[in-house]
Amino acid sequence: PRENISQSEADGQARVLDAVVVGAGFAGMYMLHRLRSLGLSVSVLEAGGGVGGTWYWNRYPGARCDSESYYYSYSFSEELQQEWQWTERYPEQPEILRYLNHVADRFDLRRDIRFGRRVTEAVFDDDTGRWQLRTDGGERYAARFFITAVGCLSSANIPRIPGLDTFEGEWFHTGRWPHEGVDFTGRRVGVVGTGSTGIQTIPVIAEQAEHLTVFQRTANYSIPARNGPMEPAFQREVKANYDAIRRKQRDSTNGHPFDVSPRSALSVSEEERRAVYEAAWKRGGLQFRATFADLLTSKEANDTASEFIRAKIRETVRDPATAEKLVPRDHPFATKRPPIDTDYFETYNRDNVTLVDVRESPIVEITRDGVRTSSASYPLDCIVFATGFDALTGPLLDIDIRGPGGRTLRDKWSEGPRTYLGLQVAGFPNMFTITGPGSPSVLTNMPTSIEQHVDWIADCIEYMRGHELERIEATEEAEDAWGEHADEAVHRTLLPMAATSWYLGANVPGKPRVFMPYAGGFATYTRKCDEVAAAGYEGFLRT
Ligand code: N01
Repeated sequence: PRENISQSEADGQARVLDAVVVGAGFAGMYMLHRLRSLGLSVSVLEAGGGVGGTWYWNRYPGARCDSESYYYSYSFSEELQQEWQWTERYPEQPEILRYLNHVADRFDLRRDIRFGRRVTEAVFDDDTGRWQLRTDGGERYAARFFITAVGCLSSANIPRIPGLDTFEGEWFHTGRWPHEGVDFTGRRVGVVGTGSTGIQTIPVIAEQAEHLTVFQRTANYSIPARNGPMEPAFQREVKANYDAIRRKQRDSTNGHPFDVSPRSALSVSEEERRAVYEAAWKRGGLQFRATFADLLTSKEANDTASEFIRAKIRETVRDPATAEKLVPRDHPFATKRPPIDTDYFETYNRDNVTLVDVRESPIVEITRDGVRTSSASYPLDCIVFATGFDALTGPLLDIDIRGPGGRTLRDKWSEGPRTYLGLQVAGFPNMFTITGPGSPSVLTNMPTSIEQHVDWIADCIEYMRGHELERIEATEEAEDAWGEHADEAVHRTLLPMAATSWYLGANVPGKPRVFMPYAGGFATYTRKCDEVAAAGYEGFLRT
């Protein structure tokens, strides 16, 4: 949907602005708000027909947030956080989209957002010192600052399975879900993928479909979400304590306001440990990871949590052969992004659900009427690909980005992404990447990371104006040092043990295996960013 074609767009001229932001999700919207308050002229270019980013595109059945609603939200406006009422512990996709639309209206953002414009090219013009952007509709924009707010999980990963084009049924990717919804009633449905998305959607589709076949490549751990209504008393308590909650988020490793136990899982008796895990299982949610301090740093400690969850899967799933297929063995708990669920494992007790282990019997092809694995054929009316995303680098490399002298980002990142703080890339001046590779991003509660990045970028631009600087660019040395530090940080954890993780790019055939997010913790990261700024933007060339 394209609307509001401006005069400069209509006559093919580049529209000249101070800044162009790409993407109108959580990140792009707040970036616009901040830059506007500095008095800059800004356009946000958004491929979708509305605001919301992730929450605009991911409309699959069961889509909801794994962070709790009261803190998966903006903190920049006290009025906003006081007036908005969340209805559930984990907000459903339509509710988050309503929230983001409310924010767009409340802060009058829409007048600077241009929808239906997918940016295909961003080229730095040496003569003017401006970034020249082009959209798929041929519109042109020019700006001193080029800021990407394209999300980390927005480039759909659709597996290249032979025969998909011959399939006579309907197929969907969860991240490109039809706005009008899909009615699975009376239909034989196949879901490929058992990551967070598959685990959310499988129980909901199973209730509607005549039959559901789940094609699982890697068995996953999952913790019950224990979703429920937002109780008014809890809502009141949160609102009265928002300052403390937000402080706790900012001082944390993952941007959640959780108390992480300081104890080692190995420092307590087996009985006590079991009681701690039982209580966390009962409470539900990602907080399970906070039960002990060393679940992500000690394999022995982690084994106790992994084994507890494996036992829960075996207890829940009645058919022992199915249960064994669902038990994860190839990676420690939480080394891949841990999903949370509502009746995920219980769903395999339904008569209309079949689990197919495609590591044992790989998918060979898609035929006119279904999926064929190396050992059987599964006739289907619909296939749902819950197969994830070309994470972090995908959305940036989908744009043809060229720095001074024509150097492309695709070339620079051919062996994996390199950035300084995940915020800038050496060789690409005045380009800022919100939640870029090398920042904590997907290892954290995203709005927390997004606000920190946006504030840092806005402060940097303000500093440049105050010091009459035109150009800021990370140095190669700073970038190398950051890469080394990030590498050391991740190797202090168990995260590299998950060989099939999208954090490593392992889900996309041919993608370089580089651990992409910064694993040193959100609070450590923020401190480092603040120090860099306080030292006059150390590690950046400024002219
Ligand atoms: O994607 P995934 P996702 N044949 O990559 C399988 C966030 N999120 O959309 O593990 C067969 O995790 C793949 O198998 P394997 C969250 O950060 C947040 O589920 O690669 N199977 C895996 O099982 C999350 O981590 C919320 O071996 C194939 C699955 O597909 C991230 O998004 C909700 C395959 C993909 O899992 C991505 O989650 C949902 C193939 N060719 C998601 N290719 C919130 O609530 C891939 N798979 C905020």
